[in-house]
Amino acid sequence: QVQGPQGVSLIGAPTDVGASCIGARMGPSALRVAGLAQAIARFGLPVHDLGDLHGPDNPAQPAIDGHRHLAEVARWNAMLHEATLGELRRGRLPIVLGGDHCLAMGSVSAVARHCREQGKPLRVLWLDAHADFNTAALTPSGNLHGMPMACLCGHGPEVLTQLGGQVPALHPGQIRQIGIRSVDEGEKRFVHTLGIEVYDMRFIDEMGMRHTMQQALEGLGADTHLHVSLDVDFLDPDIAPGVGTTVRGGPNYREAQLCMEMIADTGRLGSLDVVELNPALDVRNQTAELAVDLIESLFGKSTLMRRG
Ligand code: HAR
Ligand code: MN
Ligand code: MN
Ligand code: MN
Repeated sequence: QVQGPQGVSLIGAPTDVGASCIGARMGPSALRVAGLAQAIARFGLPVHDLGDLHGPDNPAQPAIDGHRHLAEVARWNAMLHEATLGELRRGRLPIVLGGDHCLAMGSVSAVARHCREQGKPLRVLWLDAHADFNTAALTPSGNLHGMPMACLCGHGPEVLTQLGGQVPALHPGQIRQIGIRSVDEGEKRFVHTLGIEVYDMRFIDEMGMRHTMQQALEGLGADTHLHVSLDVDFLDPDIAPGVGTTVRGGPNYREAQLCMEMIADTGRLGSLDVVELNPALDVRNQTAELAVDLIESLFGKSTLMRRG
């Protein structure tokens, strides 16, 4: 179970400026309605819901020089960076309620800065159907939710790569990508060139989730900060229909639970993004409820049951 943090802080970032499909702006509300704060509080951790950040509307404009809504994405992420960093410095575990996945630029850059300040190693687990390693030159869409990994690794417009003060915010060796099954052609080559550790669905099919997570979590230090960036489209659309960019063939319910349980067992969880939930596409809030269920496992639900 989670060790260390003084408590948990929920930070709502209701925006879909980084996506083509609108609706993720309603994600924070859906997660609150599904009882996220109450679920975490049951573990005895004090939960503080900071409410929602207020940023620019989605202007629904076409891409300019390979980026859609660059100014708006930069604004949201600058705000989220400050909010996330503030909570980390208070010794709290921030959970970002997205919002689309462009928000990881703000949250992960803050986590990287905090770890740098504290001299702590950082590992980022990127749970996603997509690699999110596009650049302006590679993107088929211009959507910035397809680019946060590239920007965090220093490849992108300065206003996004510089959010954390130091460029790059992350090094490829700090990243493990899990559940990947939809990567664009140029993006594929880029991920390979950078040498990113990717556990794609083929790997999970062949090796199983247990072996996958053992590898992804290998070599953690006693004080390593684990950041989990959970893009809800990681999950199979049969169990998680409430996302804008579903891709068939994701982890099923038990595989997803095991993934979370094995992360919980490390006791190193330090921060979390829950992104890409789109309540407009959901059925009776089931995807938000599933996300809350998985987050309970991430905080050690099964461990508590096993150890009484
Ligand atoms: N790779 C595609 C693009 O860049 C689709 C990206 C979709 N991204 C997310 N986040 N849903 O993972 O446009
Ligand atoms: Mn800390
Ligand atoms: Mn993503
Ligand atoms: Mn995705």
